[in-house]
Amino acid sequence: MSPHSERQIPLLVAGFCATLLATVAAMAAEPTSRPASAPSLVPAVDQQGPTIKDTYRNHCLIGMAGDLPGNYSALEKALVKENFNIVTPENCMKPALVHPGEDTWRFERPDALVKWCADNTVAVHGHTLVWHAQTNAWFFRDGDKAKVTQRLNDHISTLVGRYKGKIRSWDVVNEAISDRGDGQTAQTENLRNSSWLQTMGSEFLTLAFKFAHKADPDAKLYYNDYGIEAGPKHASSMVLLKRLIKDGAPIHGVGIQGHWSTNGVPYAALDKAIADYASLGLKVSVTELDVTIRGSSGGQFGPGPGFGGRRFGGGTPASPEDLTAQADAYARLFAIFIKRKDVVERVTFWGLSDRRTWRFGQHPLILDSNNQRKPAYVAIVDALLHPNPDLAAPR
Ligand code: 9MR
Repeated sequence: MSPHSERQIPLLVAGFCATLLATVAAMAAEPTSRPASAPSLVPAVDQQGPTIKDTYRNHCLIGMAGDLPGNYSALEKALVKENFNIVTPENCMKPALVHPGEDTWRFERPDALVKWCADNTVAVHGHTLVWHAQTNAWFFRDGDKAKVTQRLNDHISTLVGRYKGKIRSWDVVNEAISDRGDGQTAQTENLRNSSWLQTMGSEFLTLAFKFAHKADPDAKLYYNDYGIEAGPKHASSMVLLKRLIKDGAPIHGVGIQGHWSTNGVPYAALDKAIADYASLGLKVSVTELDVTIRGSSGGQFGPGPGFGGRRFGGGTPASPEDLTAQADAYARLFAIFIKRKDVVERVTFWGLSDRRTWRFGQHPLILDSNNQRKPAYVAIVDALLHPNPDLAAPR
């Protein structure tokens, strides 16, 4: 049994009622394949204990992703301020949204986000300058290498320059390494065959970092990717990062995205990967953390009606066992981040709650769809304040 479950404090009445209502509503939409005897009530969770942001204030930044303030409710905005000290724009700074045409920029949402964060003393991590996805075709149309390079420079210098001094760090290049093994992934960069690679060659990465650094010399610049903590993709990331450093790219750190599931977190590989990146003189951030609940109760997207429809609630409820296993997974992850605190400078959750998540219906985050703290929340606090030796970091 984990320490958080031993120390569970009875729910506040309000929190209990909200959770019970949500559970009952979600059960109404439960697929008939789920056993009728399956547990339905979540374990009791202390809603009043220390916040994750305060608990980890001497270790790392704690962030969330969202296009604030947007249509976030007053309660949700209060939760962001209470629990997080840095925000990543989930979508509004992506090339396709902020720069849909060569001479067309959409700064309304990014400006509003940067202002909201400044007004509320929350830092901003920019996401993302260069990506193979959500980048309009005009960047590459009729372009030789020189033309595309100039468009890349214009894009980066305009966007980074606009928020100079207001955005702490940037994902400069996102997901450049291919998922598909080519038989030599452990020895090569194995770059994704993107339009950037096709038009500019592998130099597009180095140049992107140089353009960003020129636009804001104080911003910390990151390479960001998923699955780079393990296997051949990790090996490729090391080859790529060594080349970027050798070629003088002003790179500060590596973003390990962290889209995992409860029974699929590569703890030992992650621990080693953080050390590997540190050996190159780089910092690490965990940039898009979410750990879905495994199995039929959480591994599928919600069927629809549930608690307010597919987008805002609903889905199959998580069982107490699911939530406890998820809490243990988060505790083990944070034990690694604590062990590597000299390297890990930020941990950002990809969303606010199980209502505000791209993995909706899979219960991936630490606040539930009623904005109540889940067992995982308390487990993360306990990982620092009351560590459980059974959930320790790999040695
Ligand atoms: O969470 C984001 C989702 O709302 C968008 O529809 C999607 C496509 O732009 O991107 C999601 O965020 C991705 C992030 O930008 C890069 N890493 C993977 C994330 C999840 O797909």
